[in-house]
Order: sequence, then C-alpha cells, then structure tokens
Amino acid sequence: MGTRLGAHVFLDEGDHFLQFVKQYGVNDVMGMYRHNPAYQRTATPLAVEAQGPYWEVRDLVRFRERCAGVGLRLLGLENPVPPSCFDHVILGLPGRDRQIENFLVTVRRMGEAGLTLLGYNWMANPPGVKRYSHRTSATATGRGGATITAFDQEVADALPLFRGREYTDDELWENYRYFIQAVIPVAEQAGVRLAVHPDDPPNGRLGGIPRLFSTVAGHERALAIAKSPASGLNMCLGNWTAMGVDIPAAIRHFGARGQIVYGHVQGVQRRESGFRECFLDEADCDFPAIFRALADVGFDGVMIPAHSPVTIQETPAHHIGLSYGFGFVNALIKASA
Ligand SMILES: [Mn+2]
Repeated sequence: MGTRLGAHVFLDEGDHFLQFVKQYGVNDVMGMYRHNPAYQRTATPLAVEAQGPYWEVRDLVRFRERCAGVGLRLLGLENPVPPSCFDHVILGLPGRDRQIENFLVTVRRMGEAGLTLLGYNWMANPPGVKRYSHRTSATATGRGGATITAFDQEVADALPLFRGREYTDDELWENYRYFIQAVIPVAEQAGVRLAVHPDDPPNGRLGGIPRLFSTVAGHERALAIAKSPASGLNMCLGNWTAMGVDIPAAIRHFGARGQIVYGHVQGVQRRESGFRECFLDEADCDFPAIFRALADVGFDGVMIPAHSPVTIQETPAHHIGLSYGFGFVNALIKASA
C-alpha cells in the first residue's frame, strides 16, 4: 500500500538484472514491448505488425513467472507494442482499426494473465528514432562531465515535418476519443488500468504534430473523455517538471480523484528554450513536496526511476544511474510515509 519503489525490467539483460533491482528494494516492475517474443523474433517492427503485435497469454505468464522467480511482481506493461504498431491510431490513418483491435487483444490477455497496469503514450514518433526519441542532443554535458540528454525548442522548430503535413489539435483529439472510447469498456472488463505518459518533450507541437499531453488542461480533457477509473495518468516527473507547472498541486488535483496510476522519476532542469536532464538532486522540482503530496492523496502505486545521466563506469543497462535513482526514491518514500 502507499507509494512504492518500482522499476522497468529488461529481460534481455538476463535474470541477474531482475535480481539487481530486487537487491535495491524493488518489489514491483513493469515490462515493455521489447520483451514480447513476437518482437524479439523479428528484425523489424513491421514484421511484428505482420505477425500481429499483441501479447499472447502464455508469453505474459512466462514473463510474470520469470519475475516472480526472484520475488518481483510484474504489474503490467508499458508501451506494449512498438510505436510503428500504434502510430496509425494516433494519426487516424488507414489501418488504425486493426492496430486498435490488436491493442484490445493485449488488454484482454493481460487481464487473463493477471497484469493490471498498461502504460501508453500519445506521441507519433518520427520513424526510425529510438531511445530518447525527442531530444535534440543525447551527448550534452552535465555535472562533472556526465553525459546527459537535452531538448532545445529552437532546434526542434527547424525539423522537417514528421508525417508529411501539419496535423491539427482537433484531429488528434478526435483520434484520441476514437481510441479511448474503444478501449475503456474492454479495459474495465479485463481489470486493466490505462496510464497515459505525458508528451516527451511536453511542448505544444513537434514535427507538425500537436502534443496533447503537454499541459494540465490536456490531461484533464483526456480523462474527461474517458470518464472511467480504468483511465489514468503516468505521472512522469521529468516531463511534468519540463512543463513548468506546480507538480504537488497537480498531484493533489488528479490524485484526490484516484487518477494517478503510477509514475516515473527523472531529473530535469528547465532552460530558456527547452530543458536538460540532470541528476535527481539537482532537478528543478521539489521532490520532497511531490512525494508528500502523493502520500497526502493516498496514492497507492509505484514510482519508477528511469534514465539518468551517464557517468564514468556506467553499464549498458545503466546499473549505476538506476541504483542512485532507487536509493533516492526509496528515501523520498520513507521520508513521506
Ligand atoms: Mn517518463
């Protein structure tokens, strides 16, 4: 009960990665699309799409049992399919009904496998861009020479259109309504809660595509459309910091209505034209006040430290940054309990 430490798991790092997060005090974890055997068997997301980019019950159960083997509870999946298997939904392109139907299959099968949380986002990523997809730099320099990512709106404004034309806010809202109204009854039935990630970066428009989840009002509007306890938020603190809003107030607002499903913890510093990532202790947000607000609204879920500055001797799976994050968040949880 209450706020708990969570983690993303990376099965391809081996079972010792699961044990590593367990050692740092994590009990609850979230999986991702890259663990879907259908995805791992193929070289390209398009090939996955041809096979049907949804999860089978047996693969979900196997995943859950592998986590349970080291004492971890698999809560659910975040971004269960690659962006290329969901983008027609966001942009309202031909083929979106098939992508939605595949999404619904995953929701049903998660319910059958006893997984209750499904994180998703509403970003139409430019094709071919992978990790930290919407940074303008992945090689900026942070404290002590650590490598950090950064976003500069002026650089982003010079990018070509991602999808060949400008999309309107109305279009994307209508596409969102179409999607969420199809999913909610199925999610309710399956006992699965959806959590939408803020747009990353939370700017108004990128590559000609509006960013619906970049303001408090946008989140509010989306939840009002869904009107269901099965629809909630992934409180990604890095992006909420980049929005420049009063985060404890937002937590009290949404949390009092039980709409915060889980969250991410990242450090972000705002800059004149964008932001840069940083260590948690130097972030432009009041973490103690944020975790107090979570406790005050009776939040019952996980907060997941994720990517962090890359220091000397960091590993490919970011063990060093993660262990710093686990310790930082664990202390915040203890101090706010
Ligand atoms: Mn996040």
